[in-house]
This record gives sequence, C-alpha cells and structure tokens, in this order.
Amino acid sequence: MNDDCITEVDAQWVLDSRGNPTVRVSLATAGGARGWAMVPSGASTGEHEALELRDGDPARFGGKGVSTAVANVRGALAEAVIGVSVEDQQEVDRRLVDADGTQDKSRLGANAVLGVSLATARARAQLLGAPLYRALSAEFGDPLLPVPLLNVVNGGAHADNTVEVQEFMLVPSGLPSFSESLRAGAEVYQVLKAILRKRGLATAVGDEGGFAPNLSSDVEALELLVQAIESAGYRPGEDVFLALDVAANELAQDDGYRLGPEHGNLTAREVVEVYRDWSRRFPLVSIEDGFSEDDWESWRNVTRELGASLQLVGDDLFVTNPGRLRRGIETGAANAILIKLNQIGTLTETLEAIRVAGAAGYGYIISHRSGETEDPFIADLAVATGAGQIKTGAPCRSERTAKYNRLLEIEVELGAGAAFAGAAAFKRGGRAADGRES
Ligand code: 2PG
Ligand code: MG
Repeated sequence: MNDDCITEVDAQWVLDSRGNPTVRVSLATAGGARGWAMVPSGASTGEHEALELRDGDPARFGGKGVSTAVANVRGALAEAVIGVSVEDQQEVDRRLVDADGTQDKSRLGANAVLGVSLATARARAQLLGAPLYRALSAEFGDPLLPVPLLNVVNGGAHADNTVEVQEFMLVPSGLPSFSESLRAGAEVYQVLKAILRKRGLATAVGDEGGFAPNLSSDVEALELLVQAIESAGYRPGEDVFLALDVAANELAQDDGYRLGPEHGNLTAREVVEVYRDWSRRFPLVSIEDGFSEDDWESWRNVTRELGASLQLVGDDLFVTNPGRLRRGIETGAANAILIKLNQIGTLTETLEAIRVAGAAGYGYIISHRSGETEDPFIADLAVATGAGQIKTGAPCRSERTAKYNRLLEIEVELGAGAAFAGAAAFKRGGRAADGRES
C-alpha cells in the first residue's frame, strides 16, 4: 500500500463546550501521516440539516451519547476508506457518502462521517508538510484572513434570557488587519461588560461566550452595542459594524413571527419593515435567518427590498446544501450563505456549496456551531476559501478563542503578505467568484 493510503481509523467520544459528548476521529496513513478532528453540534438546528446521530439511550448522557456514531466510524466508515489515498479527498468523501447511503446521512450519522472527512484533510496536510489552510484547497486563490463576526450578546435558544434574537455580533471590518480587528472586538466586549455591570445587568455568558442579559427589547441590545463601540474608542459604522442572527425558525408562529417583547406577533411584511428600520438606525451590515427555513416567499421579498444594502444570510434556509442553495439563487432568496461543515457532513460537499455561492456572487461565511470543541479547523477553512468572514462567537471561552487564536497564528505565519478581507468582505462572492480577489 502506498504511503498516502489510509490504514487506520479510530474514534472515541469527547466532551463539547456544552458538556455533551461528541465524536473525535483520528486516522493514519501507511507512511505515518496522521489526522484528527472533533465534530461540533448545533442547538438551533435546521430541519434540513444532515442528521447528528445520538444513541437515544436515556441511561447514557440523557440520550445524547454518541456510542453508535463512534462504532460506525470504527466499523462501516473505516472499512469504506481504508486503502484510499488521503490525497483524494473527493474519493474518501464519496465512499463515506456511499457507505451511509441516505440523503441526510442518518444511517451512520453526519457526526461520524464528518469526523472522518476532516481527519483525512488534516492527514493530507501532514503528508504534504503544509499548514492546513494551504493544503485544504488552492482553487480559491491566496490565503485571506477573514473579518471576525463576534457574537457578544446571546439570546434565543443560546441563552435563558428575555432576548429573542439569537445573536448580536460586532463586525470590526474597518480595521487594517485581522489582529487589529480582533483587538477591537475584544476591547468592545470588555467595555460592554462594564456597561452591563454598571446598569445592574447580568454579565454571565451564553453558549457562544456572549453576554446574556435580560433586556427589554432587541433595540436595547443594538443601542448597547453602539454605546460600547463608542466608549471603547471606535467609530460605529466606520471601524465597527453590527450583524444579527435572528434564527427566525425559533420565532415563527402559525401566522407570522414573534420578534421580541416590544412587538406583538408580526406578519412577514412587518418583519421586513422592522429590519429596514433597524438598518437605518444602526450600522447593520448583515442579517442571518431573518425568516424561517421554508418561508421562501418572505426570503425573496426581503432580498428584493433590502438585499442591495444588506447581507442577508441563509443558515437554516440553506444548511450548507448545494441543492437548497441553488434553489435560493434561482429564486432570488438571500444573498449569502452560512457555511457549517456538520450541516452537510463532508468537506467535499461543503466546498461545493462554497463554489456554488461564489459563482453566483453570493457571500459565504464560515461558521462554528453553538456546541464547539477546541478543534480550530474552521479557521483554516476560512483562510483557504477566501470567505472574508468567519463567525465563531465571542472573544471569550476557549472553544471560541481557539479559532481566533489560530487565525492570529496564521497572520504571523503569513507575515507582511497577510491579506485581510476588511470592508471588501461585504462585496459578495468572496474569492470563489472567479478564483481571484473580488
Ligand atoms: C447559528 C449557530 C451558530 P447553532 O444559528 O448560526 O451560531 O447556532 O449551532 O445552535 O445552530
Ligand atoms: Mg444561524
């Protein structure tokens, strides 16, 4: 067997940032190259996501055990990829998909499949003696450091507070480098904490490291962020912008949406007007999941109404699925996609979604999940694909900072030649649009 062929695949359970078990895979090639990966897990998961396989045995981790997924890696998936070269990621992924045989990877579990797929990519990088961001894919051009989208106020399904919008994010795109941008985010975060404390509001954090105070409205959160940006010495709308993830799936009612305590039940039309109002009053550049996953008509409306000036990101809408994304592109729904590896389950399919987005001039944002691990894979993926944006939580909690710290490391490694996406990140299409800088 050649040196680059997979000879060993192993798996075990480890804990994620919420204290639930998840899958860790390690594999080795005949020549001794090794790769590993830990799989993240969402809370506000879309209906159309690939399936995360949990044991469902109430006697283990309240049903959330991953023993079956671990056994599937060691059994059927190992069998499928042993002997295949890590140089051929597409072949490895094709075999993983075939071994599972379902549309949503529900037989063997997307968590099992993804672990093997990502560990393969790392083994290949080791074989090449290249950093992961260089080994991942050369087709998207030179490495590009992304603008961080830092989720500093958590609500919705990520926190037990009164705030309905799931994520309020800082977007420090007006700074000259990744490290200065991250520094701005971290400084604003600390100032925000001091403001909350002074007002007698809670400074405990939610799942993604953002604060989770009980606020009276979504607007109050936006006002707090602008105040914190200014107090930290930055200019809102020039240095630092704002982004939201509404996670509207969680807010959909039979006949509309329940956006926050200040609004009653709103019709989809009224929701568009709320977003228009917010984008006039605040330096908002991006709204994710402003409507629910199957409300294509509202997605089309909001894109027509606000898409020229706002990035409108489909997360639960597209679930990193090239097929759903194509439907969005054909019908004019959203103008950007959130990229989460575990929504689709293999690296190859993820890169395909990125390619489809870029070719259509859609933005793409590489994203963590609310349940994360110390695996910083997505930092390298963001740099490799020229996405220009990464969403990976607050500048707080090690599973979040692992990604930011990896990006700092890459910035140093790239030295003077380190390109930073900056404000151009919001010109849609990223590098995938034509393989060069857009
Ligand atoms: C989201 C994500 C990540 P979850 O909705 O975008 O922030 O949350 O992983 O819970 O789906
Ligand atoms: Mg989301």
